[in-house]
Amino acid sequence: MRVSLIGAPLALGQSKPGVGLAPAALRRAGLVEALVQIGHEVFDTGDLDFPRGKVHQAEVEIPETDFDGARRNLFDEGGTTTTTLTATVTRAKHAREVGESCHMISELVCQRATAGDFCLTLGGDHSIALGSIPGIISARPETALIWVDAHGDFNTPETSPSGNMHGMPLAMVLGYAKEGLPNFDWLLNEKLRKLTPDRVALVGVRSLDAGERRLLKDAGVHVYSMSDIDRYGIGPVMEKAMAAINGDGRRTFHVSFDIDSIDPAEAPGTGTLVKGGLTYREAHTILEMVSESGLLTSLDLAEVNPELDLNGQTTALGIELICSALGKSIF
Ligand SMILES: [Mn+2]
Repeated sequence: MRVSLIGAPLALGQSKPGVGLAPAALRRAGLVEALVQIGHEVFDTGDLDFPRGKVHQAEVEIPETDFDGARRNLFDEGGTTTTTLTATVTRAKHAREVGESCHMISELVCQRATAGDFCLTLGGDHSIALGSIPGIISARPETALIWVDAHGDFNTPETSPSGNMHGMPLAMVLGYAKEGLPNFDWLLNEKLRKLTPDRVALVGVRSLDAGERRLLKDAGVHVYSMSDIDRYGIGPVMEKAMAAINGDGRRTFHVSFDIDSIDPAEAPGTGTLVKGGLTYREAHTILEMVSESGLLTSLDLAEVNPELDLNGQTTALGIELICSALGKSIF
């Protein structure tokens, strides 16, 4: 299959330097060669040239009086949620730059998916999914989403304790965000309505902020935490997750994989380490199982930070995981 490799060196969704270097590090460590070796044709579109951050416009404050509009306001389909939030801080750092960057990702992913390619988007921090997912849904509206992460990424500018946008993308692609974030008008995409919480599975989660926990519960996303994986094993959990969001197999899968889902012992090179994560084999099993379904047509790899890595261990792991997603198996 032809794989479009989309470099998305976006780092403004969080605050630690280095995460924008991941696409280059993955290429340097042999990503393209590894994909060719397992039989794929690779079309490397290079790295997108994103706008740089400007200090004076880093934070977008939203008046708290607008707060009622926060729930699924992008495309309210009749008020299925009843969440009441009590956040006091409403902000999204670097929203202008993240919005413009994700628009660029979205257009390119849509174009490459329409051309029939497997879309491999390399972050950057996890706010890149605010581009890759709208892009893939535009091209392939019947997509179900598997989000592999230590965190929920289900904050909104209203609930976020930090204001870092890499903690918001899953909530935002599902429409849980306030209107009026600058440079996010394009996200009001009719086709994105198709992505509803019932076709989203969150796997590997073990750290949730209070506001996002409530919102996630009310939203009805299928959540498979680390405790579920401990109890039932990764195989049964993934079977259940895939059946829950795509039971009749009529949808394709997009996987948005945050490297921080994996235990810090295996993946030390990332900005928000949380202990008690996926083992090396569990991480591979997730991607092998989705790959074996024959329905995986796009993948994000986010939050690899070469500057925080130990001897390139996390970058190398990223390449191995991508290869598992693209069909490499032990036997
Ligand atoms: Mn994440």
